[in-house]
Amino acid sequence: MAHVVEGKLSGKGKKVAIVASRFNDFITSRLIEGALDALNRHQVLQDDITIYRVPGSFEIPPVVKRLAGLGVCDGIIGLGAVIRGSTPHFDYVASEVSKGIAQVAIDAACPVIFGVLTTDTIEQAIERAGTKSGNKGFDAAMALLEMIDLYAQM
Ligand code: INI
Repeated sequence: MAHVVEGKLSGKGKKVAIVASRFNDFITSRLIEGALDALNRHQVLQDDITIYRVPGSFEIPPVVKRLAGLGVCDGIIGLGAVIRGSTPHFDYVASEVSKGIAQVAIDAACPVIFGVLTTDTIEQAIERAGTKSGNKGFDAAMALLEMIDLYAQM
């Protein structure tokens, strides 16, 4: 019989950092609410959660990298909303934040979760921020809890 290693969803005693952008705050504040809901439902104490606000999604990776290096938490979630506008800025920001978080996640000792929405329209972002397609912040927090436990088992 093969050994299967899988993370469990327990947040007891875990310290979590959330790095969330203020750009498109009407979306990102919903993502933060979703993440807090998932963490609270899985026994992470309010006092063990720290939310770092940054101007835009572009600023998420450097802050996540710094936090990971400081070793002050068991896991980190990056939350943002990059919505395609009429300028090419979208492509630069979406590409840099996704590449940046992926790189930090590979290098970090603790798990790092990508909770950044990249959508064509505001409607698509709203759908993923607590309406008909769920809440990406909630999903990101669930993924984090699973990964924290998986790392602990390795
Ligand atoms: N930041 C976002 O988080 N979402 C966006 O949709 C966005 N767009 O499209 O411009 C955005 N831009 C700001 C960027 O993240 C930086 O904060 C800014 O360039 C300063 O470095």
